[in-house]
Amino acid sequence: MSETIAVIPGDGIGREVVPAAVRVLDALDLGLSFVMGEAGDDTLSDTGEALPDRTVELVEDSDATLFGAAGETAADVILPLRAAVDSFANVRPARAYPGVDAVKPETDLVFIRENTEGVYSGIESEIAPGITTLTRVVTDDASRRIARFGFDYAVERDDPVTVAHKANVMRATDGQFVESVADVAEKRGAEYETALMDALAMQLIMHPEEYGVVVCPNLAGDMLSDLAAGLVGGLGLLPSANIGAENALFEPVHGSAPDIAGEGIANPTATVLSTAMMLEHLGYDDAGAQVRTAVEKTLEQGPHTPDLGGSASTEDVASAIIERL
Ligand code: GGG
Repeated sequence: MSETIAVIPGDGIGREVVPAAVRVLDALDLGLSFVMGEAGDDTLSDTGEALPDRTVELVEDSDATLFGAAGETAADVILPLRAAVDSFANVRPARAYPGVDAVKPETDLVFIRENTEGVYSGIESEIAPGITTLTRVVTDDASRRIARFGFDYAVERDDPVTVAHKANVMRATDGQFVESVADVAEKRGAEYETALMDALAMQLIMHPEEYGVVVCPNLAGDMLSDLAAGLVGGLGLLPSANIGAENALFEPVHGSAPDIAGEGIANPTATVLSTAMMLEHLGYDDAGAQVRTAVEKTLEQGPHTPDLGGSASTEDVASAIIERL
């Protein structure tokens, strides 16, 4: 039976890069069916809800979801969508490619970001005029779960593991994170190092080649992966997977990029690479590898969108990838 993929372009350039990536998926002729869902700023204006129940049901009932980007309504769209697939791990690979000018061509990192809690728990309030608070939630269960996932992932890649934290300041929350990770590591005899996340940001810029898998609390994973995008040629290159036990959602790391939205020049690479992650997750390993190879050839030989110094359109790049499948 063919898989059903929920497709939610979202806002801004999501509406350009997602259709381009669906064209690539279609060209593989795997018999996948696509069901379209609405979410985001325009959906809020049109329907009064940024994420209608129908879209959430679509995601829950599909075998996987391809999402584009969220704009102003990000907190009401991405976080509930990631929750709809029960995703606990956000996997964000950041690597340099031949043919793309990279600040650090030796970069080959994977951020394993805790996806359910931290400062993205959504517990924020204004307790008095001009005084706002945010509750940072870190639990033993979620910390152990992301540690197990990160250690397993590192074994597959044969990579060292670095655990980012700030337990010297956030003693209770990151103290818990570090303690839970340490216990998981001890039980399975896994080797790893810990790093204060601010110092790690500098080290990643100076010596990315010394790192492999970086296990992070939620916000640190969001920020450090964007930092790594800067090392390899920009956010147009970073795909991601939100993995749950039974379902998963795939999306480019970038947001809606309102500055270039509507111009047809957004780089579709991150979204197409997200579909490669999706195909591999669904068991289509050969098709996933085919997409990666076609993307790599296109990055090496062109055409390139303006973010990579070229003048090609989103559609030109998608067509070049399809020709190389
Ligand atoms: N496609 C990812 C996206 O829309 N990113 C914008 C954003 O606000 N991201 C926050 C996050 O990834 O948690």
